[in-house]
This record gives sequence, structure tokens and C-alpha cells, in this order.
Amino acid sequence: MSTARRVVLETWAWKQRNSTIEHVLNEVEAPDVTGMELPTIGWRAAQKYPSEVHVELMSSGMIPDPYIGFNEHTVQWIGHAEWLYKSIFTYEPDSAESHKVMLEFQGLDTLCDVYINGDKILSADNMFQTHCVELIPSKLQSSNTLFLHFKSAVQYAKAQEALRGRVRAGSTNLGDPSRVYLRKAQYDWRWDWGLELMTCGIYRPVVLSTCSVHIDNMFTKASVNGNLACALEVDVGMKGQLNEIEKYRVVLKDSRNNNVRAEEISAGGDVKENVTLVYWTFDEDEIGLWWPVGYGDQCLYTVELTILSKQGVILDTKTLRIGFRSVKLVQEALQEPDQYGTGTTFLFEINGSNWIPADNFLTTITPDRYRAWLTLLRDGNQNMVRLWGGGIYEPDVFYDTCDELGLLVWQDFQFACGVYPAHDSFVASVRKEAEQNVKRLRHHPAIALFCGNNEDYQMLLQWGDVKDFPAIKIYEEVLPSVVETLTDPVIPYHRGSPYGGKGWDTADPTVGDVHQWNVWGGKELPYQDYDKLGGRFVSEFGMPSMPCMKTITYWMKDADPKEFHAQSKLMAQHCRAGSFERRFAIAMNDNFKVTEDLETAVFNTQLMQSEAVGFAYQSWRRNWGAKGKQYTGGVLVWQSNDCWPVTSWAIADYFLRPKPVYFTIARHLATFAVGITRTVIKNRPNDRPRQFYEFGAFQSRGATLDIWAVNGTLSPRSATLELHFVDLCSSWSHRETHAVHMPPNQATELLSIPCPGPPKNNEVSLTGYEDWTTTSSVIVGARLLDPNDGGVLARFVDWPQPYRFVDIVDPGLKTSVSSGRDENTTIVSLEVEKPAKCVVLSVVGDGEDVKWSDNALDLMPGDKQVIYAHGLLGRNIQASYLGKEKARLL
Ligand code: BMA
Repeated sequence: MSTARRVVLETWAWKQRNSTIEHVLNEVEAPDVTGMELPTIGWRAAQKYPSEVHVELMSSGMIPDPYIGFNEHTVQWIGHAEWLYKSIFTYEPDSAESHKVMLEFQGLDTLCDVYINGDKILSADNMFQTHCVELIPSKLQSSNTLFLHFKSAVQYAKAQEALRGRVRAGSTNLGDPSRVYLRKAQYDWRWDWGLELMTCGIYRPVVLSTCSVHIDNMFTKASVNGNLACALEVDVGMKGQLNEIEKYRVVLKDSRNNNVRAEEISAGGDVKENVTLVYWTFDEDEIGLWWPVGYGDQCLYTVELTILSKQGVILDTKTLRIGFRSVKLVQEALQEPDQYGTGTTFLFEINGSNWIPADNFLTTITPDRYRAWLTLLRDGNQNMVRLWGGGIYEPDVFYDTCDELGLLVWQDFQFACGVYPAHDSFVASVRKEAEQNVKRLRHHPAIALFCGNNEDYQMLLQWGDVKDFPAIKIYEEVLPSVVETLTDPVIPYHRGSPYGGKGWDTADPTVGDVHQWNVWGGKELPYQDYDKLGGRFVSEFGMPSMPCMKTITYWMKDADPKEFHAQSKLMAQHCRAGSFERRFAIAMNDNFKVTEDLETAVFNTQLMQSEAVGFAYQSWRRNWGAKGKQYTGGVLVWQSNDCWPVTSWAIADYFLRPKPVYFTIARHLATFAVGITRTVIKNRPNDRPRQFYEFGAFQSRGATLDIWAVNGTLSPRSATLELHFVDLCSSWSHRETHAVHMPPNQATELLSIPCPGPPKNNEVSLTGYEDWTTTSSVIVGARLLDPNDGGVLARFVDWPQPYRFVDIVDPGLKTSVSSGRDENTTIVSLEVEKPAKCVVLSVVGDGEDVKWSDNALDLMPGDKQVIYAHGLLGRNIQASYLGKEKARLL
């Protein structure tokens, strides 16, 4: 009998296969049998662990960085070759009673035959599964050779396609449709923000364990009832010599390591593989609840399970960190129709973004990088992250960090944009993948929803010509039953994203969730229409932009200077969005002056993304009304992050550099927010956004302003709404205040007024708002002030549109810089004499990035803004803004 021992196998050698496997297993040199004209590479010590072949090839200097220049194309051969890994491990039976020896492969990417001492022990074909193989101790020697043979996923998928038929799967920029036949991250085949990199390798640890009893899984059922009373049941699943078990010890500890409860349970006679160990109910105040960020603390507990033998030997232990929370997806009838009809809510009271894998090379994403990404999202006032179905089930550190930060997780099962098959072996593989991942994830309080797939229902509806949809069996039978059986309390399951209306009308704005791609994509509508394009829960929508110049410079390394142009070949190589040339042309032409300068184009695309996404967020949050009127229950922008340096919808780029939109979203999602919509009354209503003014007649046409506010707290709040109107073309300005009241946890309409402006004769009108009002260049600043201390609860500035018509005047931007509380922090104050649009601060020169507490601000005269810059370290600051898009020294 023995305590379980686990050893991570970290030392590997790798090489490209160029002879038969038999030759390799026998370590015999042999002639090239691949028949391919590919470079061949002999055994080399792996530099990284876990390991992927591209990363090894790069570390050895054998291939260039595919994220730079056009290098993607020179590394395509790697995905067509086959790759071998080898490890030698020692085995010493610690006693004759060591009954079980197991090898656990926590992640093999993807098609991999595994051999021990020449015997095949596993044929893996699903990257999302953990493969656990029991070894026969008598066959092990003191030194053992483990061989991994990775086959070409590209070729396997094509062969399956030849066998089973070609299906539809996204458009051509979403990778080859044969991808649906292999359970490998779908974005590896290329996506509309990602390059084609078919890597392979040991992307998660390989663990050798020896034990007599092994905890296969621990199921912690932490529940919270309607009165917020908590209970915990702990079940265990075990394998091995169960008759050796004398007792179990279960301990619940709080985050300070204090015992909350502890119990020893005698195993009794006939021990079963699955046992319920404890069911504890707790007194009020004994347990702190886990809340999403912004709603309360994230109290976390650990459950420690120890299995003891009759001799007091610890046979195995397992620890899981849990939280107590209930999660419901509320889909109940709304009281009255809104602009879309009545329908039902879809709410968790959440806002956030869509996560894609943070790198094409998963082994390069360190726990610190995961934490930095998720902290960035949390600091941006997001409280939900959706793990999109074309990526991976992320490693534990991702979900642990979400638990700690209070970020809820919407977890897609890994299917995206395709007609997936459902033959028996495929369904069996998916079932196992789903069971393993649900068991791995279910104890995380952050998990709010499991979702069947990304856009598979929608694509079908869109195409209209696909009759056969075999994977319905997966989305409507297999996955919901796995979630229902393996979670308790049951975690909500949603068939697909989007999914809702009758007959799979995935675009129905009154039921379920929608993906809104009619601004960028679809009908190419102006982004100023986003307020008419909402739904009960908008789980995707977005607008792309270029990353900052520093990131562009990374991929331009050694490039010809002529590539530094918005429409150059290298800029296109680093933008994968379908029809991006035409779509950018339309949206940019609608809103901005055409430019040939790359830096100006970068600024303009970023401003457009910020304005578009910002307008959507503020409009849809406005739909969060009182009970029965919660018309929009959440918004998840596409997309949080990037997997390489690229022009995409990401709100922060590959190097975690936030784009202006990141800060704009943060402001719209703050606890208090104020919003304005401007409607130009006598516009041409059918062919242009209603916010656009007529350049020829702006002295005679007025606009109305609708102003609302959101109180995200659970208490009512009184405030002063302060409005400041400033004309860009004259010295006219005007201020007024209104006392307002905001009921808790909802948006409230505050005012609907004509927009004031300078009178025709340049005489200031003091008598209300008449028809002579103009929107021509009147900037409207709104602030919500605390009536007691004047503190600013929220601010928003509305500019006339389109921006290409606005005659910008020099805002007279003044900055002052002083030292902050610690040597790493600098306080930067910004003031203007005239309004400035989207003032983006950046650091001059190279070195570490600066973390700005806020950025991309709309500044108003008399409203000084203070920003904290972390890591500036005495370097100079530069600024860009609408009208001065090229950054200049302050
Ligand atoms: C969606 C996603 C992705 C895609 C994005 C941008 O609908 O599900 O497939 O990358 O749009 O086009």
C-alpha cells in the first residue's frame, strides 16, 4: 500500500519523422519514407515544457517568428509533416503492493500514437480530452522509453472529408471546412482574426502516478437557496484497491486557512467506487457568498479530501477551491413590448466580452499572462467573459483567476461555425470530452453557463441550403444531458450562441441571445443605428481597428518603408476580416476624412471602434429597465483579445495594449453612467444616420437630445445632472443643471430637450430653446454629480456627427505632471479651453508599456481630468486626438 505519487514528465526530445515508426522505435537510422520534399530535423532536446513543435523550431532558430511579416507562409510545411517526442522515465516499484501505475496526458494536440518500450498504449484524436492510461507494472523496466507520434491534423481532416463528405463551415476566412472532422482547436485552421498555424505537441502536462487508491474525481455540490442559506455535499469517485480504505477526512477551509468544518467518515465494509461523503448545512453568517465583481466579495473556500488506510497511510488527497453562489438564467415574460416586441428576458445582469485563445501557441501563455488579461478585463468594468467555441477549454488557471476576480464565465463547448458530424465514434469522443471538461470546471463559482456551440444554428439558417444538421444530437441531447447529470445545482445550458426565436430564428431580438453583425458585416448599417439593433442579450457584436503603432512596428520588422501604409500588403497580411477593405472603406468614409497616413488611419479606425462599440453599450444598457422591462440583459463585445499581432475586433491587442474602446467600454459599464442620443430633426431620415447633420444648413436645423442615466447600485440615488454646451465655431457656451432621481439597478430616462446653440445673430438667447437652435458644432457635456459633495458620478460628452464634417479647433490642451503616491505612479492632469475628442496619451520611445488609469478621453473646458500613469518612469508623454491624429509631444 502506498501514498499516491505523481511525477510530471518534463524532459523530452523531439524530431520530425522521416522514417517508419518501426525504425524509430528500434532507434534505427533509415531512409526518408515520408515522400515529401520537406526539411527534416533530427532529435533535439525540447527547450520548453509543455511543448509545441513550432515553438521548439522557433527556439532552435530553425523557423522565423510567424507573427512577423509574411512568415506565416514559410512555416506551412510544419502542419503537413509528422513529429515525434521521446522521454525516458525511471520506474521503481516502491513496494510489491503498488497496484496502479498511470500515465495521464492532460493535453495532446491532437492525433497522437503513444508507445511505451515499443508497445502502443494509446491512439489519441481529441485535443480537448485528458487521456489516462493504466500501465502494467510488470511490463515496466527501471528505465522506460515513451514515444509520441504526432500525425498531420491537416491531412487527417482532409482524409475524413474525402470519406464523409464536404460540409459547409464558415466562409473561406474561417479555415478549411474539413476542420469539423477533428477535435482540435478550430482557429488553428485560420480564422477571421487568426493565422493558419497547425501546430502539434504536448500542450499540457504528462503525469506519471503510482498509487493503490486514486481519486478519480471529487464532486463538490455547493448550493445557496432562496434565503441565501448554504449547503455543501461532497462526493468522491475512486479507483484502485478500495478495500484498503479505512476512512475519509473532509475539511472545508476559508481563504485564511481556518477550518470551517471538518469530518472523518469511516469507510465501512464494502467500499464502492462512488461515495457521498458529507452533506453539510451552514448557519447564516457561517459562509460568505461569492458574487460577480461589482456586486459583493468573491469569498472562496477550499475542500480538502484525504483518504486514509487502516495503517493511517494517506492513500490519496485532493483539494478543490469552491465558492457558494446560485446562478440562474432568467427567461421570463416581459411586461410590455419594446421596439422589437415582447418576448422573454435573457439575463444574468451581466456585461463583458468574448475570449479567444490568447496565442496560437498555447504553451507560451503563462499563468501570469492569463492573470494580466483577466485583470485587464475586470479593471475595464466587465463581469462576464465568454469562451468562444472555436478555441479551447482553457487551463485551470483561467477559471481560478475568474473565481478570484469575480468574472463570470460563459463556456461554449468547442464547436464553431460549421456543420459538424454526428457519427457514433465522433459523438462518443465528444461525450467523453464534455464529461471530462464539465467535471473539471463545475466547482468554479465563476461558471455561469454552458453553451452548445458558436453560430452553428445561425449559419444553417443563414445558408438556407443545408438540409442535414446531424450535430443537433450533440447540442440537444448529448451536451445538455452531460451538464444536467454532472452538475448540481445544475448550471444553466443554452443550445447555441446565438439561439432563441421560433424555428431557430437566431436573429429574433425578443428571445434568447443574438449576434449583431449588421454593422460590420451583413447589411453594413451605420454604427449610429446600434440602438435599434439590440436584443434580449447581445452575445456578440463589434467593430475592428488597427492596433497601436508599436504593435504594427512589431510585425513590420525589417519591412520595406513602403509597407507603412494602411492599404499595404503587410497590413493586409495582418488583417483577416472578410471584405475588410470594402467594409473599412464604407464605415471610415461615412465618418472620417480619408487619409493616406498610417498613423492617422490607426487613430481613425480606433476612434471609430470606440465610438461604435461605445454607442452600442450605452444604448443597450439603457434598455435595462425595472423588473418586467429588462429588455437587454447583457452585452458581450467581440472580442476581448488577440492570438497574434493583428488588426481585429479586439479591445486590447496581442501585447495587452488596450485600444481606446477599452476605456470607453469601462466608462459605459461603470456603476453610474450617463448617456446622450442626439437626433437631428430635419435630416434625410431614410439614407443617413439620424445623428448626422446637414452641412449646408446647420444654421437652421435643430436637434433633440435624449439624456438618461444608469444607477448600477441596489439603492436609489439622487443626483444633479449638469449640462455644458460649447460651440466650436463661436465663443457661445451655456450651462444648466437639473435635479434627477435614479431608482436602483436600472436605467432612467432623465430629459428630452432641444439642443441649444448660438442664436443666428450671435445674440445669446436666454429664453429657452427655439427653432433656431443648431447642432452644427455644439458639443454637449453631461455630468452626474453627487448633490452633497459635488463628486462626479459619471460623465459623457456628445459630439455632432459625422466627424469628417466637424471643423476642429485647437483645444489648447494643457497637461501637468506630478509624482504619485509611489515612485511608479505619475499623476497627469489634462485641461482644455475648447472641447477635444478622444485624447489618447502614450509614452514616447521604447521600453515597458505604461498602464494608464484612463485614456481616450473626451475633454470639456472647465472639467479637468486626472489620469494615473503607472510605469512612466520619467519618460515623456505624447498625445493624439481628433484633428491631431499623429501623436505629438506634450
Ligand atoms: C463571430 C464569431 C467569430 C468571428 C467573429 C468576427 O460571429 O463567432 O466566428 O471571428 O464573428 O467575424
